[in-house]
Amino acid sequence: MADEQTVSRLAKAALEIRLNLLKLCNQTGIHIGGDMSVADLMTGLWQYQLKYRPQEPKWDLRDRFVLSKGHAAAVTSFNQAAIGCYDPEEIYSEYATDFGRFGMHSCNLINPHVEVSTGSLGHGFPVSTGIAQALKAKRNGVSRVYTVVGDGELQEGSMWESAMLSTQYKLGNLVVVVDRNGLTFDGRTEELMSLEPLADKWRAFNWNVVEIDGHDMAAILAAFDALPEPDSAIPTVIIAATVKGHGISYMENNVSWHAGKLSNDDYTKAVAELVAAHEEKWGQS
Ligand SMILES: Cc1ncc(C[n+]2csc(CCOP(=O)(O)OP(=O)(O)O)c2C)c(N)n1
Repeated sequence: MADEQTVSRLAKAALEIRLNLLKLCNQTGIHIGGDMSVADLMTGLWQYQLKYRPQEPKWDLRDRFVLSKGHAAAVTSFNQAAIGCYDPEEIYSEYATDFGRFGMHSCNLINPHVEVSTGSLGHGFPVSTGIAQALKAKRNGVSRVYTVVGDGELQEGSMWESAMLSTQYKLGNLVVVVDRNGLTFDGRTEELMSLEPLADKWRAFNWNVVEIDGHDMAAILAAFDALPEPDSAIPTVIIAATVKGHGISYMENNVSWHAGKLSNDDYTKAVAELVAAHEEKWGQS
């Protein structure tokens, strides 16, 4: 169970990730809205939960991470940098050269820390089910497969086929994290193709369903701590209520900030807002 100190350390780490994202977004256009909405979840995953050796990316007993909402590559790369996969400065310099080896969407042919190349929505989760099946077949028993999916992405039919398959094949080593920010590329999910009642839908597919506030670090870590053992039989979905563009007043719930580049003024304002909110909640550290 994560103690208070760990929770506050990771909340600070998530702030650092957001500040990195803003700096990058001031340099180059990125998918900032959906990066911000998963920043806390991704920090909890990479900096607390995942069993991963930065110096040995092909370690057999590693947890596998698949970014199904592949456009959130930047938030993933900064978290990987935070655990020692790269120097964060490399991310800025590579993005300056047409995204370099980090890519607008991550590619495993040029980056060993990318388990699966993603970007085309509706593919990462299905591939994760294959990886989870393969781990089971190899009697691995200790690794989990974590996949982060967008709620807009859940409008792809392949996602529900994968949900069905996962319980059929008893993939207790599989964990889906849904970034339930309510927005997709061009509007609200509920207006375009309604997903509700979302938790009940997963329950109907016989999943272990956990619902949390995706910006509450204590809740995020508690959800990870409570996961069933990897050799169990029922897959878990964590449905995390989030806000697209979380923490920045002009960006929150604003579909026009799905992707974009920050002006210098917008950058300065966003940094000030994030730092002030963090200090108000956690004090100066
Ligand atoms: C198959 C496919 N169709 C369309 C796109 C273009 N696209 C990129 S991001 C996005 C919106 C995805 O919404 P969601 O999964 O909710 O992501 P978030 O809002 O959290 O960024 C779309 C439609 C794509 N990448 N892949």
